[in-house]
Amino acid sequence: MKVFQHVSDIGDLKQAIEEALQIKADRYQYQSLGKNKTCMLIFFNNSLRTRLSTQKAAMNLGMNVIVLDVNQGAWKLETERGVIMDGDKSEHLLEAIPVMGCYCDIIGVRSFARFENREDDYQEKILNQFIKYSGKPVFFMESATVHPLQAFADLITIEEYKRNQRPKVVLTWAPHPKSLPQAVPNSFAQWMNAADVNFVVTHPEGYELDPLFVGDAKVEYDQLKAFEGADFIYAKNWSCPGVTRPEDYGKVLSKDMSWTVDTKHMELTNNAYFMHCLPVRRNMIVTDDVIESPTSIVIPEAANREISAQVVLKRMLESL
Ligand code: AN0
Ligand code: CP
Repeated sequence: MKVFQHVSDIGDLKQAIEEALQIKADRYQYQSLGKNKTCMLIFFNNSLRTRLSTQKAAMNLGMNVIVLDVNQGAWKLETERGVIMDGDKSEHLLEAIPVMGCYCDIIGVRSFARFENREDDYQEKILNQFIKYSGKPVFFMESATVHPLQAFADLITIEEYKRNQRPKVVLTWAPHPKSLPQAVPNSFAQWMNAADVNFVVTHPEGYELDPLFVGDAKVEYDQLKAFEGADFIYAKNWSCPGVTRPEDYGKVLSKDMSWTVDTKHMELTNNAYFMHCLPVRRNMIVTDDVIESPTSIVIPEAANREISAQVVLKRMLESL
């Protein structure tokens, strides 16, 4: 595997899940695979889970790990070609990327949507430069439009907890004070569409996800109706994807607190499990009661981030 961005990059999903469960049963069985190989993790944005779980996954495979927080100690980077660099940016991404590539065998990059320009974000301008100029396999640790390590971990979690063959999985928008990216819901939708689940998305009008990811998944604008009979509730806020009104891209269109997932919402479900990628704002996205309830699986979900990262790194090591 040379790039990990979309669900298609992982190939057969059933096989990938089997591999994940097999790794989870004995996560140190491939310790010689990564000997003298270096995994570099580049963060343009904050992280708790991705940073820790990916390092752990690399160490399980016997790899060395280098982590760089670009905004803490590295030179300020220019990303646009053709700019006269007389401002505060000392180095261009076009040199920085191949230099980073010299010191490692595999690169992971986190670079969120900037919300300046929808096209730049949806064309993945930053990550595509890493693919083009690093000379190394690149995995996405949440880019402008996708968060595949999260979606893969979510799928593994659903496989582990499902109580029927084809569970009803509901992705619900929930309120948040700030503009958040669409990467998590985009990838979740893409992976759920590829998996054997009954997938429903619910959000207020104006929050329609890009068809590139949501495909022809069922969209139900009535949140309470969507929750009926659900086996898994996956909550997440996202800002306006700008599909119907490009001028609203990245905006907060609603802070409607009636969308907060509370006990009343959960009572409509088939005793559903509650999921969220974390970090989560309590009593905005979900109430204390729901996230602390026995059917909340946010912690096992986060634990599976180590496993999804390990499958991806293992496959990249195997193709070096
Ligand atoms: C990010 C987001 O919503 O994409 C990261 C989630 C994994 N969340 C925040 O910035 C709070
Ligand atoms: N879920 C997730 O990616 O968390 P972090 O932003 O803490 O890495």
